[in-house]
Amino acid sequence: MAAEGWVWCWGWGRRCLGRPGLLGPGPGPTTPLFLLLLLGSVTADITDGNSEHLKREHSLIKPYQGVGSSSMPLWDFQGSTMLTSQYVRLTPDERSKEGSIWNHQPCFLKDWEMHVHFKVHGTGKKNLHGDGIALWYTRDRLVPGPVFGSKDNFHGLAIFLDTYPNDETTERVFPYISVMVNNGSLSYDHSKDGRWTELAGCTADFRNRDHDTFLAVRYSRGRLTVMTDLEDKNEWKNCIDITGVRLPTGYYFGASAGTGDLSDNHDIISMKLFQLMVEHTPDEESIDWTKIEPSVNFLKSPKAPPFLLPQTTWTTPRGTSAAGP
Ligand SMILES: *[C@@H]1O[C@H](CO)[C@@H](O)[C@H](O)[C@H]1NC(C)=O
Ligand SMILES: [Ca+2]
Repeated sequence: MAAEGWVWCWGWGRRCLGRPGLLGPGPGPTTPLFLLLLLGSVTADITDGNSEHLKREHSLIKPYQGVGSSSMPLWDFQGSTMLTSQYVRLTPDERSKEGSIWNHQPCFLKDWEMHVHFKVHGTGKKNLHGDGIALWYTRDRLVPGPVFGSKDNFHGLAIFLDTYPNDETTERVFPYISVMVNNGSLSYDHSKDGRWTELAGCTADFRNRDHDTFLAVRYSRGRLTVMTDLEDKNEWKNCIDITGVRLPTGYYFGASAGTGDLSDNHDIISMKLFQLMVEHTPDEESIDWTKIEPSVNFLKSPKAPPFLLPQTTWTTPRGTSAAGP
């Protein structure tokens, strides 16, 4: 149990691992030794000494070579999505646009972490911009629709980066990040900013920042965590942390965005998918994970006691690793 907590915190401290200048997903040769020292007898949790691995087939990284090319596409795009050498623009700062980008291959990892480098910016003043970005892990892909440019009644997971409060009576402060899990039966109520189907959320000031903005989603053993790095301090801040989330394997990662009467540029700079090396019980291994119905069980108690929950902020000096000695 303690081990899980340590791995968890340690993993979150490693956003810098994806930074330019660092080779590969690991912070360097000190990692295995450090892990052994830190985790002692609990290395059973870690199958190969690295807790995370970048999966290129599920990642969108500059230069965007495998995007939209007919021969071997890693990602497909749709709608207003436009590719440049520096970013993937889901929508321009123009009205009534919608665009999306979708990973070509379904993901069969049971435990994963997605790091998204994104930018939402435009000329609209406060509350005169919209609508935001949705990040997806869903059964269906490339189907346009009313939910931030993608289909409603989806199967799977959505993370909404909502910049415009459609519900004028809301007490929530926007921009607002929320998560929704759907088995196809639920509809996203745009006029209420998804209030009725929201599992958890947080206010996050990510629009028109003049530095890089990041979001991370971790899914492992039913626990779903969303963290943000928006303050240019190279540290993760907790946004969402819930347990009892069941998602199948074999779904697709994607991102979409939409504009209406109000608009913004919605850009994705990178999406990096890391495999988390987590051991599962023989019982868990024996079931067919592709058959799992997306669901949330709120009654399930958290796996880790409160003192093992990730720290609210986890600081690493820029360009170095938290795991370094
Ligand atoms: C789908 O979700 C709804 C609402 O959460 C639930 O009532 C229903 O039983 C679920 N259906 C399946 C097939 O799991
Ligand atoms: Ca909204």
